[in-house]
Amino acid sequence: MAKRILTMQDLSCVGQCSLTVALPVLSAYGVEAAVLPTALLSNHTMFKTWSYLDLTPEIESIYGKWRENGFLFDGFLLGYLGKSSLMDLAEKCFDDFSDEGAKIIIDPAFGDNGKLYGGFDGEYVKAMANLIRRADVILPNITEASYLTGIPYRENYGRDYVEKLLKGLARLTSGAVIITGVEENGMIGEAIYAGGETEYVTAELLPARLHGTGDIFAAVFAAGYLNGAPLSESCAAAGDFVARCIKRTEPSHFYGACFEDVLAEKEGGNAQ
Ligand code: PXL
Repeated sequence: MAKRILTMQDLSCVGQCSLTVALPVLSAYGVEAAVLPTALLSNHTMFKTWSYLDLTPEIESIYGKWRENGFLFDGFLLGYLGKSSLMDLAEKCFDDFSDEGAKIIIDPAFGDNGKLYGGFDGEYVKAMANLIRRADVILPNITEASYLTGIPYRENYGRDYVEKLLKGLARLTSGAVIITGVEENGMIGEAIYAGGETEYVTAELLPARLHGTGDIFAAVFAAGYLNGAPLSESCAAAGDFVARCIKRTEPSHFYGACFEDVLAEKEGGNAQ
């Protein structure tokens, strides 16, 4: 039986990110994807303007019907939530809808390049720092790791800085800590801290930086991890997938990385 994952993030009508990425990727990797859309946006917030409909008021009714139907999930993938009040609802979701051994994967998804995304503030960061204590795996980038730990952001860094961030995050969660987008000597990859051990996964650093690649990474990672692959293998598969998407996308493309061809080329059914 396919694993059933609930992904909780926004639905942006235009611009590949969040649910428009998670759904096709999870399905292609053989994971049954259920969704909890937290907000409906006209487009992602890297465009010059956007509309935002908060779907929080509907969530309690959705939970009510899920309880009546007896739904349970094997895993949860959280990305861009948009509002700190959603953190309590996320915890309620873990409490009420976890099947035995369900895994919680949280991509904090609130910033990049040393800055918060539009609409986020310190209160959101604090609420996320509290929510990640529930995670089995967290996937912050360097910016998010810096905000979550309060360790000042650095554009240029070495492994000593990354390890400081890893240890700082490990004080906030007993789950595995994976810092994404770690650059070193012309390579990019992930720093993994789990069970007291640190491990690095690296791949070629490509010149383009595209919107939504973190969401693609998280979806491929989640599929691999839920299907039983080790953390490092799930990271390597996700990093390789993202690199292939970037190679297919014009550097100036603003809509997110083009993952469709890469998905179509994917061999086999399940990620492992
Ligand atoms: O990729 C993260 C993300 C998700 N959802 C929305 C966003 C962003 C990043 O800016 O704007 C709506």
